[in-house]
Amino acid sequence: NFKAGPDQGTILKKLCLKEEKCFKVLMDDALRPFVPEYKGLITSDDGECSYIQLQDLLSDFVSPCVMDCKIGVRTYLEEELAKAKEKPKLRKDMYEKMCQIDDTAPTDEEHKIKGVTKPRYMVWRETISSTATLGFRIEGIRKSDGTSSKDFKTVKTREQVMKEFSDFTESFPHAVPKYIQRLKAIRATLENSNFFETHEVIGSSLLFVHDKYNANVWLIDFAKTLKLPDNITITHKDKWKVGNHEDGYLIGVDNLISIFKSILEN
Ligand code: 4IP
Ligand code: ADP
Ligand code: MN
Repeated sequence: NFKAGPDQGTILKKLCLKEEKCFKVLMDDALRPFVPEYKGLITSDDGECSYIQLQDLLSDFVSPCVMDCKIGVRTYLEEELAKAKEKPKLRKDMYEKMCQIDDTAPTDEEHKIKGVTKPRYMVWRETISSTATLGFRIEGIRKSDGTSSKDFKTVKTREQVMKEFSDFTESFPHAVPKYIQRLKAIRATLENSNFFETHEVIGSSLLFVHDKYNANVWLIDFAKTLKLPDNITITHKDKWKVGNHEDGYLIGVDNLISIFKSILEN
């Protein structure tokens, strides 16, 4: 996905200043063991593009299996909602992505104008997947043979998710208890993290990686993670309402733990 970094075992991701700020804070937070190590900024020779250099989480694995789960009940920023209300911008690309999955999803009006707003598309994606109900969704899975799929957009029920997790870990039963243990450690550390207490975590993922020998989980992707306004605190569990900044992150983590536990019992 990303370019290899100049140092062995690192990758380069296009710089997003908000994300870089998050990684800086995370390097001094209780969550540090659960995120890729941030190794600093890199600017290309022509000075055009900047990158952040991150620990390559796959480098200690042999033919790894990788799964990206996007966490939270909401996947867009409140500011994007405000923008769309003030000045609705029609997204033809999002209308087309919507039709590709279900051409009966757009309203008559939306069919007529061949466009939808970004929040309309994002909320629809949340409700056809497990995001709205379970607080996470499967974004993509790469198997050990290198084949990958992003075809999980309508995986919605607990049973459907469980089936995908079972397939993912099928030949690697040792991974399931390791994933549960790591998720529990993440859950406990979130409770003690100053970063988590002070941020709204939107569009971030948990990256699951296993091979024949090992299994691990990390928090990645903080491009849409924002510092909460000073007068606002969130539970990461309560229902989101416009203006309350809740993200539902803990709903997702708790459901992930519960589903992997069910797989273990099978
Ligand atoms: C994508 O929709 C993802 O939600 C992206 O989020 C989002 O980027 C895109 O918005 C949206 O089109 P699909 O996954 O259904 O293709 P992420 O980057 O977290 O995967 P943002 O900008 O919200 O991060 P646009 O506006 O970038 O197209
Ligand atoms: P984007 O903001 O473009 O969505 P992400 O940070 O979510 O980028 O990363 C996209 C994908 O790249 C992830 O699903 C994962 O497979 C891979 N990836 C991200 N960070 C790392 C990392 N530190 N090490 C290895 N792979 C990574
Ligand atoms: Mn992402």
